[in-house]
Amino acid sequence: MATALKNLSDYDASSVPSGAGKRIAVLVAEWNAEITHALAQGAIRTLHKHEVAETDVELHHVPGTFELTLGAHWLGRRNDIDAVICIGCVIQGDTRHFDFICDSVTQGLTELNIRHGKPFVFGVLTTHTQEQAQERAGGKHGNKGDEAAVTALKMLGLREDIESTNRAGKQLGYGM
Ligand code: DLZ
Repeated sequence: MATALKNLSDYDASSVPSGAGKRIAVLVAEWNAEITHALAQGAIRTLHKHEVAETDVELHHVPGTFELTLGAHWLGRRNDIDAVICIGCVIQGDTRHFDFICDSVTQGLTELNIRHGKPFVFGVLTTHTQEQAQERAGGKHGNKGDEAAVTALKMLGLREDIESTNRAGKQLGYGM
């Protein structure tokens, strides 16, 4: 299991591109609010640590993780937003809701990455128990929000690297 080996907040800060000038939306599901609030705080704190201005972070909410896909799609349609960090927490219950929500959001965010050609980061915890979620929302396994923020900045850096080494000299078009 990945988090048994890696703390989610443990990363090489020198390998993270600056977020100066980038505008990033943080979209947060209200279900399991105590957990998702902690994840969002971690993501925002990490964005600021890497020079994303306070005025360039937008915080929005959706009711549950299932709604992240549509909310993120609406945000992704805005040309001024460079990346969307999607934050949710799905905890396994007695019904099959867990599987349906996890499948839906995974598929949905994957499609948005391709459709819009910009990062939609999967900052969703999918755990068996509340305790496991707490451990990954600032507990002993770190904070998945930190990991999500670092991922957004690394993907934006990758895009710039690919564009700057494009010998045809053309900007990559956004989306398909
Ligand atoms: C209905 C539901 C359930 C049972 N569990 C969760 C959960 O653990 N985490 C979460 O973010 N949302 C949950 N939801 C709500 C759904 O994501 C969605 O908001 C509703 O089904 C309405 O579409």
